[in-house]
Amino acid sequence: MKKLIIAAFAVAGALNAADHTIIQKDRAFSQTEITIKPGDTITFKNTDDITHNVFSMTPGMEFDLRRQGPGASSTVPFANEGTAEVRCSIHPRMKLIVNVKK
Ligand SMILES: [Cu+2]
Repeated sequence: MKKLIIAAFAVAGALNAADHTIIQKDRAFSQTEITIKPGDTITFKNTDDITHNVFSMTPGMEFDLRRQGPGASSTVPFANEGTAEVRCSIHPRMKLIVNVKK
């Protein structure tokens, strides 16, 4: 019985995970800050006509989408709680704060 309960929780967690969309447009992110829950994902979509390189070097929340051309999109999972600073290596003024908390 105990195993069944754990399995049910695991499935519920996966079903509750949400995907959020952040657009790159006019050399900026579509919002400057977003708050999500652990296990959620963010899809970064480049709707500009130029290339971006979105990344985070925040410890425990690192990722690097590398060169992301016009029309490309990539989905990044955020498993851990914390605050990630997301930047673009090509456009230093692009900045997004991702708050991950339960
Ligand atoms: Cu950029």
